Amino acid sequence: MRPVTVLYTGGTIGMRPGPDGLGPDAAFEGAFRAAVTARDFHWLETPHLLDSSAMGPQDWQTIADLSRDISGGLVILHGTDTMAYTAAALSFLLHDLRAPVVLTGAQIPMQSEGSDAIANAELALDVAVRSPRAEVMIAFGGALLRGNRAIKCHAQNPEAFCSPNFPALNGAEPVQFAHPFTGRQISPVGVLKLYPGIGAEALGGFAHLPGLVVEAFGSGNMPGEGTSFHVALMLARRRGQEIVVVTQTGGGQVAARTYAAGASVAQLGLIPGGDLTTPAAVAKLGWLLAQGMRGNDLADAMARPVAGEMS
Ligand code: ASN
Repeated sequence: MRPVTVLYTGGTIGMRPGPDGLGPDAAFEGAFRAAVTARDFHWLETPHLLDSSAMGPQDWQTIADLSRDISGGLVILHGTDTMAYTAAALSFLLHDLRAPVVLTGAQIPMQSEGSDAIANAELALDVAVRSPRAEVMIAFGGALLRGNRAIKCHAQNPEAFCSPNFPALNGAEPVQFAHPFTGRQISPVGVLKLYPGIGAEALGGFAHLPGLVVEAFGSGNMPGEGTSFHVALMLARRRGQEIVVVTQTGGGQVAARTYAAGASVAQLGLIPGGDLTTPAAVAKLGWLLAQGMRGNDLADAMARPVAGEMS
């Protein structure tokens, strides 16, 4: 049996009620050890236990840096809100994995009535100990998903994660990814969801960021030539902002050549994100930007799968 480390980063799984609502419990290790059947694992914590809605690229790097020093399987206890972002980021930041990296958490704290935490923790520990898969995964609600294919698709249900463009891993053959780049940093990237009537002003708040993921309508459609939004995108591109387009539908892919309304993608040098989920697009773009990649090199790298994140 391979050795396992549990890395606690915060999230509902370890929370307890406080004056302002649920918050991370700094003494969760004892409760966790008492609740799960596995007896022999190392316990680690990140310096700040967080609700994952407060996490960002710096936290992904901290988790990656701690993970690199671990041999054997790794279970990461994490909040569900941004678990898919962290999982996608880790799939790029961790190279040449030899053992499973499994993120899990809960919708209801382990120490509360009706919690899903123990079942999730048991699944994650089992995968970390036994699975031949050396990749970043999310184990949640009975499902084992590729980390960079998952999205949080329900705010309360115990089956909180979906993998809209890739089947669950249960039963599939293990694969080994060979990363063509080995960057260990990740830059912040914005996300702009298009809405009917969107105009130039929507882009203003993102001007300071080197990268932006645009969640376009349907298969990559957006207001085109003659609209203020189109002009604003053009100006953002002139300033050197790199823009990746994904679909806001929650499944499927950008096929921007289908409609005239998708023509902006090619006209403005936007990067089609294929069937990347938003979290995977944010993580991949941030990771490539942090390596200094821009222009055609960036577009080429975005189009090629690195860790199974796109078809
Ligand atoms: N707000 C929590 C978090 O993401 C939600 C959860 O873990 N279920 O940390």
